[in-house]
Amino acid sequence: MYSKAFLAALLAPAVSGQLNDLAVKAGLKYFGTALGEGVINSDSQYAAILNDKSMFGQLVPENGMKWDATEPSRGQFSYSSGDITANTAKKNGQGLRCHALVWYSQLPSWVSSGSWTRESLTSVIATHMNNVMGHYKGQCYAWDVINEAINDDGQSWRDSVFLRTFGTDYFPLSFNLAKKADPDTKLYYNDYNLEYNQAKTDRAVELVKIVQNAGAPIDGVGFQAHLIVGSTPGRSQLATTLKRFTALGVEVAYTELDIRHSSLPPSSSALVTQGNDFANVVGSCIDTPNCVGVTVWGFTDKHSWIPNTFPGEGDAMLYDSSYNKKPAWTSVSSVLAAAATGAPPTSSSSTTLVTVTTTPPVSSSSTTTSSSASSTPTGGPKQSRWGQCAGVGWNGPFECESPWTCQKQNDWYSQCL
Ligand code: 9MR
Repeated sequence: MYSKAFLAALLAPAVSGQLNDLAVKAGLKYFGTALGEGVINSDSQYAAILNDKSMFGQLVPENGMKWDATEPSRGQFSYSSGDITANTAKKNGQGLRCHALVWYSQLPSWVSSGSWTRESLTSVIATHMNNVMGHYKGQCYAWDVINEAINDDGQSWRDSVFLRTFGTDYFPLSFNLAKKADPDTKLYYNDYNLEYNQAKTDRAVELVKIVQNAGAPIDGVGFQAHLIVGSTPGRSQLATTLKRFTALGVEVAYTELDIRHSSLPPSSSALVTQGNDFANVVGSCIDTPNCVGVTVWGFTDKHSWIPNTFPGEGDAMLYDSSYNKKPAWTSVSSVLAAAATGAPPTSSSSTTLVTVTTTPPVSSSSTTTSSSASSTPTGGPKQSRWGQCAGVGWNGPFECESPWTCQKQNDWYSQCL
């Protein structure tokens, strides 16, 4: 005789266990990744993971849509690099984030060293946007309209040809021009180190208000989240910071997430800490209404911008350089799965059944299930913090590493906490 819970599980919609599928079930719009234009056609393992929509539901070009790639000389537009990501996303049915328009970096010298009046630089920005946003019209969920306009100390605006020509008027001006070029995409301000809720975050709030007070459209703020293992704020602190922006009426997203080790190789405990940090970031998005999604800035330690910029640091990704899933992958999938399966499904709208193994669901009356209290195998490999440890369809491991215990979220999902 099967229990009611067991029969309900048979009819439950499947949770594939891949990151984008879980994220969507958890209420986010996507879990995405940057696409390295130099890698996709030369590394088949990389391509196989990136092309899997259940893993990554949205792509962003790492470099291909930046100004130096799209308009290297005035009026000469090139989309060969940007199209790699746009066409890959289209082929796979994935979404597209578009990055980046007005940015001091990767800006060709004809712009950065030109001598401009307000009028002539306005025309240059408008022409750039009309062409580039026009080329990708209808494909971009969002565009990063302005990128990294705040100095690292948060005390002042970052120097650029745009600031020198317009002062802060280039903030509303850029958003207004972007709206004209593509009225249907979301328009974002995007920056790093906003996660710490310090002076730079205050400045970003100020920037959003400057744009809004000028009557210009701004839809979102991107938190790049280039973070450091062990120095990443906790889940509720991160959510508090995100909510400072959603309170202004804009959506938020993590747009370039990676969490690097400051010394290599990482110890096994540093890998667990990295997993906790990733879980906190993703969890904070789940906890914030209007946090729409998470994008990682690459997914394998084999290919990353970090070692070039921070020599001796790195291993910031979800997969190691041999494409093994790291504890960080497990913790992200666990946090998403906990949210995705938080409420037992009430209907059998999907025709796919969960895979049922001989492992019974943990008792529905208990809230905390230790492995010794369940009829699950013991003595095998142990699950790390955040990892799944029981539930219908789960094949193990069933025991948690000390000091974590296997805590039931629902019949389909228990987690080492
Ligand atoms: O990952 C990008 C790397 O390949 C480029 O060399 C670098 C040049 O600026 O830009 C990197 O991406 C950056 C992104 O566009 C904006 N935020 C910071 C990212 C990491 O530097």
